[in-house]
Amino acid sequence: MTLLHNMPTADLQKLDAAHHVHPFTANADLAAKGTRVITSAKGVFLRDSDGIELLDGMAGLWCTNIGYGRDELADAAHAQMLQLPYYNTFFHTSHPPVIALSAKLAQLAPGDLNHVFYASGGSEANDTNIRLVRHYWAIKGKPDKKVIISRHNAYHGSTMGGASLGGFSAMHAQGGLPIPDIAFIDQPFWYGEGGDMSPEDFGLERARQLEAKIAELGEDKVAAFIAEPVQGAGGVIIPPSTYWPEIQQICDAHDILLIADEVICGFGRTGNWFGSETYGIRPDIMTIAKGLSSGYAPIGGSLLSDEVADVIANGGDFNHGYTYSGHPVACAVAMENLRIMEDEHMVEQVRDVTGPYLAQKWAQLADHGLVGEAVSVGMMASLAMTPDKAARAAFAADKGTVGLRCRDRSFANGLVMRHVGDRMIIAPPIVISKGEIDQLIERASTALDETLAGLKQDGLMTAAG
Ligand code: PXG
Repeated sequence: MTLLHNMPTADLQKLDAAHHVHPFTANADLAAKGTRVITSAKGVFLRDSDGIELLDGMAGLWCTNIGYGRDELADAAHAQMLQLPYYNTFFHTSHPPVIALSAKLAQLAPGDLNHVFYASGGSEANDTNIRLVRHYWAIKGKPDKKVIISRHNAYHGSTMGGASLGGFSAMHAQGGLPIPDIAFIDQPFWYGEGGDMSPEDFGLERARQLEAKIAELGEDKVAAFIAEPVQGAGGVIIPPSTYWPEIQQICDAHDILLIADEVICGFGRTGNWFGSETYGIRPDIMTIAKGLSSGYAPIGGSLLSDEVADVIANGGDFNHGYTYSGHPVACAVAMENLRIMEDEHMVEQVRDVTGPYLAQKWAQLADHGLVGEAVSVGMMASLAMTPDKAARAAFAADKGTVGLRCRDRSFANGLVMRHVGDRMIIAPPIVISKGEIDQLIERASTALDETLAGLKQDGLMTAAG
């Protein structure tokens, strides 16, 4: 069978419904409706099987940082497949691409995160982290330090470990999660949960929940705290400025490893190479994936500090690894991706030019009648829709009803903008130009206008009681 690039949409949809089970989807509903089939992409634009063009405001799934259609990455994959398409890194073997990428990541990463353990994506890398931090403390003679503290509404992946670390109750409800010895504190979501507190006070309060949780569990039981610098899938929740310094201080004071999950924030997303730099975090372990290869090849990993790597290295065999740990083709693609990002100063461009430009334009959306707040950092942004701005009120309608309507209006206007509940989020390829940002904002505003008109018409601009 060929790759069906020229099959009519209806036939593709039928075949997809017959044989393809989609992630995070009610597949029967999708089968009845028919999936949208994306056939090609260039720069920040997608094209579907009906020839409709969409501005990809989500960089795929937060990953195509350098944009679509960079031939150099295809060439790198092609060359590496010819040279050495696969070899493993288990039995005292290695290969040039994995050696090159490891050295490159050590150079790019902040602090002394000089060592890499590879996976095929972020979920696997976080599973590695669970086993690794527990093994680390066991080697250090503290086998009871096992609990990993995470946050409600965090996303850390979909494997048993990743979904356990994540704070999505809908995920925990399926498959008997979380696994033992995972604990949770609340997220630093001032707009939704801060009440009358100032963002700064609220940030401190939420950070100090970590200290309280450590005290409750006992410092001798806690291995690590894991968090995204900015919660991505949870709704682009940008923490108050007081939050991260307090978290860092608490981890330092209590001998708790700090894991920064940079799967979304890494590789330029926040205007620095890593979100940890944007927020002054000094992680012991960093989870990476997505932007590492700009999604052109599946690769992720855990960056380890000198100290963590040293303990693990001297603790005998670490009985853990994946067939595709350090896959040569994925490493070659990632290397080329990083070369392009550096040569074309993409991160600096976000920090100095396009990030501030998006911030200014996006903030203006807060003047819209439907919008309660509009915030951004680097090339990720979110806005809250509300029936009552002053009260930061939620809608009376079921959570997500309004978000879904806005998402649909957005797609209808040629923009991929996602909803998380009644919050709208974007994270376009970091190479998006100022002109394309203008287009994105224009389409988002139209989507908001049309959503508001529809809500008024249907009597849905009412606040929850
Ligand atoms: N950590 C974070 C912070 C993520 O955002 C993962 C880990 C897991 O990575 P993999 O490569 O195993 O998927 C992610 C992934 C969404 C969405 O709906 C977000 C992700 C994945 C799928 C959907 O926003 N993030």
